[in-house]
Amino acid sequence: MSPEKLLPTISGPEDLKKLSIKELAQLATEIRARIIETVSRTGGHLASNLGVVELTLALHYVFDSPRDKIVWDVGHQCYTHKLLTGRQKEFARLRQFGGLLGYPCREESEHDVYNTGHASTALSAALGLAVARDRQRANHNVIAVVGDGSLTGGVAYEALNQIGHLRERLIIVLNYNEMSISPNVGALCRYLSYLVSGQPYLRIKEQAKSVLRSIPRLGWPLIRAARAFEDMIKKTFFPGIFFEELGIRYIGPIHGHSLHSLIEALEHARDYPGPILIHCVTQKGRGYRPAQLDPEKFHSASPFNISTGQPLSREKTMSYSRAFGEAVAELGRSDEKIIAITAAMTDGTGLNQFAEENPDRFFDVGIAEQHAVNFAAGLAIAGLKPVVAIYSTFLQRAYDQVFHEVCLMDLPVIFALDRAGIVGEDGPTHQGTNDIAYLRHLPNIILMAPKDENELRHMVYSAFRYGHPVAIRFPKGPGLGVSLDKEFRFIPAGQAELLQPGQDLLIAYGHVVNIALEVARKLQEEGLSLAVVNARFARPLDEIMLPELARKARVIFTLEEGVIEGGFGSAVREMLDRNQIYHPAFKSFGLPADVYPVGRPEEIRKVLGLDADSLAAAIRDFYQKQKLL
Ligand SMILES: Cc1ncc(C[n+]2csc(CCOP(=O)(O)OP(=O)(O)O)c2C)c(N)n1
Repeated sequence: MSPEKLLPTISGPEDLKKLSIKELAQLATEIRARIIETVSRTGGHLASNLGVVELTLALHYVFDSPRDKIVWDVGHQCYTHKLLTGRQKEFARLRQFGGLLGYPCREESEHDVYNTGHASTALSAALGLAVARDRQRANHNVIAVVGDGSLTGGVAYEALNQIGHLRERLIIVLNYNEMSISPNVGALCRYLSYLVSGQPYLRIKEQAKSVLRSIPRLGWPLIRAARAFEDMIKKTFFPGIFFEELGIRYIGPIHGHSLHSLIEALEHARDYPGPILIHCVTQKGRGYRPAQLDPEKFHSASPFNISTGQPLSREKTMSYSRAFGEAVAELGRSDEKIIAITAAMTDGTGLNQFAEENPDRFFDVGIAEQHAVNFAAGLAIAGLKPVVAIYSTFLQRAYDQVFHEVCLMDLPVIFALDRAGIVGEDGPTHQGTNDIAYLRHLPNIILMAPKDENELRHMVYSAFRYGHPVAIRFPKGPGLGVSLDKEFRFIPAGQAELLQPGQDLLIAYGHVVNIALEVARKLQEEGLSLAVVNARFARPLDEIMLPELARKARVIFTLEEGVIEGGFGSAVREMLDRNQIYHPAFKSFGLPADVYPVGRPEEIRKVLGLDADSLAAAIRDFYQKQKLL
């Protein structure tokens, strides 16, 4: 290997083309070291990125980005791509405020074709790009890179259906590593692993071919005859090879860390006149032992010590996810009807404990949010008690199922909306800021949000007793560290909590109640008196306590960590209207329906004016403008 570092000499993909395979292998080593060093400081998707280093090098070696279009599914595996496309300096500030996004970002580079963050979108987008190319009489390549986890999402099959129908020239790279975040699940995953287990067959085929080739004159006719035979064999041994039967040429399995094999397969695919899928077998976490051994933990890692793989800081208080998961596990011990469902996020949603205790009552459905909700509706109709734990941003996928399958029939399905509010380092695709607005207008649904992890437990308990659809939203990260009540307590739907009396009114929804208390404390020192209410519910609202307090107040403020348009503040305004309370001045604090910068949640809150200091200043200003100060 060359003693000189190669990575600094790569300012764009064209620089790769001059390198030998040996040099590319050296580059792979340097890239891995760079990714490990950076993610150990910034946090990020380590295991997925270590798994695609050779694949990304081969893609940029064979294809000609940005002329050729590479579309990444989910996009969490784009770090090597970023390093090869002119962003090495900026890479040091990956996922930091004002730094690089951890996902493809069109605003960052012309090499990032498609902004993503949610799964299973690459095939549809790539087909759109391929159809547009042909319409525009261009001849570049379009390549979709999709993981086996993302291939569990229904939209991927809608795309395959049309790809096989249109037969456009399109290259699909299936990055198969047997992992979603957790080990991948489902019949299709089993099918892919069955194809991989056919490797001995492929080796035998290659050996047979080289023997035949060596027979003078007769060799090639024999190979041609063998191809017809191979087709027959394939059909017999691999009945209905899924992709081929759809009209998509299948190549594989390919060793996804062999640059030679990858380059050969991609060059073949480049010249193929129709849709073609290359099945690459890669290893998540490749090249960093802790990530290889525990790819789930290193799927999305917080900053860690490189030599031990241990996180640099441990959360001192229990996370909301864990509080939720423990509550479901506890309740599940005495109620056999409780069923827990996740869409490929067992660990992230805190459901692992329930899963371990009740493997027959726990379902990981794959990255299939729509199906998860629909499936829960079926269980609820039959009298079971499903709880579907999905991040706020990903439930957007299943909006129609929540409406059509659950709310219209008033089925008692519980939605646990984790990562609700500002999520931070994962950037715009992962903010959980829209759920209040997208659920509030649906029939029959009860919307709740706890002020802390203890109240979350009582909400989970209560939700199982309402007999209606319920969505509980709670934020990413640690709770307040409050002590947890031993006994569960029932909270009647729509019952708010007055936390502090005062002349005017500040009504907050969810964990931002704690920011509201801080704001009220700051303003109290200046002589302003605000009653603080923990609304607990965005629907139904407390139509006894809130109108009563509102009638006495000169000013009403609402606070939520969600978009203002159609959000909690709008609900309060409508409630005042219903109760014919028109006189108090009114102001809602929340988030603009916008794309927020990447960074830590505290940094984003500050930029958006949702930290205690900014809120106190805005409230003071409002009083002044209303001439109440
Ligand atoms: C719609 C949606 N649901 C859930 C997720 C969370 N998520 C991010 S990556 C991932 C696993 C993806 O697995 P795969 O496509 O195989 O990629 P790998 O990480 O294995 O390379 C999941 C479930 C998401 N991004 N989008």
